[in-house]
This record gives sequence, structure tokens and C-alpha cells, in this order.
Amino acid sequence: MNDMTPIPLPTTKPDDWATDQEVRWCPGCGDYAILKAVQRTMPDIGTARENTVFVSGIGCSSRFPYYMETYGFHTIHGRAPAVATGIKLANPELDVWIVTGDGDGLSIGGNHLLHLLRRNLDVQVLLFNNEIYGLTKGQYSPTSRTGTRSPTTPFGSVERPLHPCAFAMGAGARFVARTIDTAQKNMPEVLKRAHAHKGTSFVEIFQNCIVYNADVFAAFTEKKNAADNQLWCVHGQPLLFAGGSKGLRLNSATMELEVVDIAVGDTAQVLIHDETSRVQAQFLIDMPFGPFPMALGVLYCDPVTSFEVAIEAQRERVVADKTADFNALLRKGQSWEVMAKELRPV
Ligand SMILES: Cc1ncc(C[n+]2csc(CCOP(=O)(O)OP(=O)(O)O)c2C)c(N)n1
Ligand code: SF4
Repeated sequence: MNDMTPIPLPTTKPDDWATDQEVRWCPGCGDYAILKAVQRTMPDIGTARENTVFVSGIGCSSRFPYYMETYGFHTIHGRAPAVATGIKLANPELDVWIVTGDGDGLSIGGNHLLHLLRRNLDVQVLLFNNEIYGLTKGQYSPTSRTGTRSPTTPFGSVERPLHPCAFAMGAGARFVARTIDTAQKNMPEVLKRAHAHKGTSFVEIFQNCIVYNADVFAAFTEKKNAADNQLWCVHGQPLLFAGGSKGLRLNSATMELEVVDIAVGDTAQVLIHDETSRVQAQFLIDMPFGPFPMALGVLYCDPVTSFEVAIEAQRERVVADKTADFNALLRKGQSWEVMAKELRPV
């Protein structure tokens, strides 16, 4: 073996990523399925537990780090992006995952999440969207639909809800994906893609809060509705759903998407998914559910240099050919001496 021979990482099993902590979510909560999917995917991703950090804010979903046998940080409400930024800048070799909820990430933490996305730090953001505040007993959140009745909106919310992926696109995210808590087959693919992306990967996960907002996504998540209403987007493949009998096309006169009924296999008019196209991603994210299916999978992926790489490159440029002199730095600019005569006895 010479110096250049890579040392293979020890292989892990899903159970190696699970802690001995009692999982304290309500029975039937969608968070369990997400936890399982993440633990199942980590061995395939192939990173080491000791190089992995899960950072969360506050909320039911934010209990996640307790259940992952890695380093973890259950931080303060909405501030996981700030803590994750510090961790990643201090040690860019670490693999950093952020787990947040729609309230944590988009309400109190909206500002922090926005800047994380536009800066493009190389971390994975998993935003569990249950369209409600779970931990604090079901108040409406920024993603709650208009008319949502809750302890804080007893007559129904009058607000226009925020769509997490649209928020991410608006903030300048370079990787935007969407999946479902129960999508045990597809979620690992999405997680692997998110991990492989060098920059902030934003993954919205539709999560069923069985206690305060049960089945709010049933129209496309329930087995009987899935095939007709889920459109899994695959780069380079036609945008088809309903067993390949329907597809999406762009009406060039109105510049709007349309659903087309097609004979199976005849995909001539159907759009081909181009995940590097910002315009197409925006169309997929903005199309209203009902007349249109729910677009899932990797909707947008167009990498650019990540934040910590750019910062390090800049640091190297700035310090090149310079000798560090801490004393000189301290004495530069505004400094003064406090003379003994200025001191008065107390
Ligand atoms: C500074 C501060 N404000 C408010 C709260 C109360 N609080 C705790 S969790 C939460 C919202 C959690 O909702 P979400 O992020 O959607 O997570 P979920 O519990 O649904 O997973 C709120 C408002 C708090 N803990 N700290
Ligand atoms: S309140 Fe909702 S989100 Fe929280 S643990 Fe219970 S089911 Fe899950």
C-alpha cells in the first residue's frame, strides 16, 4: 500500500445509525418513516458516522438528531442554519444535515434559511412539511392552507400559504427536491442525490402529523391516489404520470403547462425533465395540485461553487505571501493607551 491508496470507509448497516434513545413521536407520526429512510440510506451514501452531524432547530421533527448515531446538535428555534454554517466552515470535511419543520424553517427561521440557501453552503436541508406546528399543539404555520382552523386561527386562516420549494427557488437554491414520508422506495434516491450535490440541497418532505393535521396530503399520498397524482421527475425522461397515460406539455401560446392524455408510449408532445432548467423547475413547483399532479423527486439541480469552497479560496488568496503578525494587527488602526493620571480612585 502506498500513500495514495485510498483507505476504504468501514461499511455500516442501517442499525448502526440508530441510537438507543426512546423515540418520542406520537404513534403513527410520519417522522418515523423519514427516520427509517434516512437510517437505511446512510450506509449507501458511505460516509462515516464520526464525520456526520445532524443539526436541528425546535419542533417535533427537530428531535431527529437524538435518534441518529452521529454527532448532533438540537439548537434553538429556527437557528439550525446558523449553527450548521459554523460547523461546516470550521470543518468543511464534515457531512452536515439540517432537519427542520415548516414552522421552524419558514416562520421563526425563515430569514436564516433564506440566507443559507442563497449562500449555498454544502449541507443537506430536510424540511418536514406537515403544514402545522406539531410540537406546540397544532397552531397554523406558514404552509397551512387558507381556511385552516387551529387554536390560533379559530375561524380559519386567511393567509396565503408559503410553498417551501418556491421559497427555496426564490432564495437562489441550486438543488430543490420533494418527497413523501412514506415513499420508502424513492426517498433514498432523493437523499443520495441531495448528498451528492455540492451546495445547499433543499428537500421538502411531506410529513403526516397524524394528531394535528392528519392526512392533509392524502389526495396524492394515499395508495389509491398515488399513481394518478404523483409525478416523479427524472432528468432526461418525459414528465409522465398515471401509469404513463398522462403527461405535461407547455402550451407555447399561453406559456402555461397543460396535462395531455396520451396513448401509452407516445410521448412526442410531452416535456422532457431538465433538472438544470430553472424555468422548468419553477413551472413544476408552481403548478396547482388538483388540475395537475404533485411533482416529486429532484426538481432542480444546477450546481455552482459552494459557500465554504469560495470562502476558503478567498482566504487563501488574501493570505498568500503574507506573514501573520498578530502584534502588528493589534497595533494597527485605532488603539490607545489609558494613562495612569486619567484613572481616579473610587
Ligand atoms: C423562541 C421560541 N418561540 C416559539 C417557540 C414555540 N415553538 C416550539 S416548536 C414550534 C413550531 C414547530 O413547528 P414545526 O417547525 O412545523 O415542527 P413540527 O413540530 O410540526 O415538527 C414553536 C412555535 C419556541 N420553542 N421558541
Ligand atoms: S404532534 Fe404531529 S408531528 Fe409531532 S410527533 Fe405527534 S404526530 Fe408527529
